[in-house]
Amino acid sequence: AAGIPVKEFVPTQEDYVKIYNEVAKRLVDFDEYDDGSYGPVLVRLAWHASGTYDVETKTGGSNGATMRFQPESDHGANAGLKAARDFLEPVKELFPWVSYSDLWTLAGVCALQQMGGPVIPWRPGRADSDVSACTPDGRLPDATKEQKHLRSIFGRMGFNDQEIVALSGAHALGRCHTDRSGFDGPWTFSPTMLTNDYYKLLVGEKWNWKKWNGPAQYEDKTKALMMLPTDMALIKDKEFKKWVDKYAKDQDVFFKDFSDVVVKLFELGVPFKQEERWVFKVAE
Ligand code: DDH
Repeated sequence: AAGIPVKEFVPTQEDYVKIYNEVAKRLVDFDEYDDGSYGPVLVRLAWHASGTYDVETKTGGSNGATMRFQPESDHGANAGLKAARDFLEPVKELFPWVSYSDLWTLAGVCALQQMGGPVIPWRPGRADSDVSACTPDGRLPDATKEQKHLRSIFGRMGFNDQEIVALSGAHALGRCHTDRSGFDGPWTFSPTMLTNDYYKLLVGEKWNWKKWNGPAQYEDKTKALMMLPTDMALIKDKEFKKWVDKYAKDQDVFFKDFSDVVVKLFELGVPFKQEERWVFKVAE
């Protein structure tokens, strides 16, 4: 029936603070998952939603949240990210006005900050698309490859060497799962805290090929930690290694550069109307 005009709900900063706090609360409430936190997998969801961006065609990126749909949800790189999408579904039900694409990136910001990371300024403005905006498979990095592949994949998103190395520090968090990527294990001893340990371990440990039936990966002498071939490419390549050394020496420098590059990542391809970015307070 036509007639009664529906007043559009215009959310304010306070409304997004409520979402941030709800995600932070759920991170504490559901601490039985994996290493004790959904934080890492939320970060990976936000990154894989954003990292499909192509500067040439201006397709992909966090705008759209097309990973909700097949075929993108079934792309090999996205294996396991249903856990993160399902974790956020009750938040979407509480705040039905938020787009999935804003929710996923804001949840990534929340996870990073709540896991001890730097402040990541964020702004709303992403709109969800339909299945026709799904990106083709192959836009996200392939862990079996080397520096040439990294420069080609991240160059397509618009990132330089320094930014590639800074972004990779996210592997301080979380782990590989044999039933997802096929790889196994965490990169650091504190996978639910963002630190510069990823870089410290890359340069400080001796890494050997793991002898097993799974995909080729490296292990340290304790056999508790792992590195992917793409992680090792960051110390094999002289230009990348300069930045690894810098971030290994100084966590503050890493945090500053990491924040800048994650802001850029989460905003790739988004037609923002709002210029101002907001800073969310870490929830107790
Ligand atoms: Fe990653 N990542 N990532 N990664 N990533 C995996 C897990 C996590 C690559 C491959 C893998 C970034 C870059 C790269 C996180 C964040 C980020 C896994 C294991 C693979 C494989 C998945 C599984 O089995 O569950 C490759 C290759 C690259 C690259 O070439 C540079 C970046 C840029 C980020 C980011 O967030 C900015 C996080 C967090 C995880 C842990 C997920 C979890 O469930 O735990």
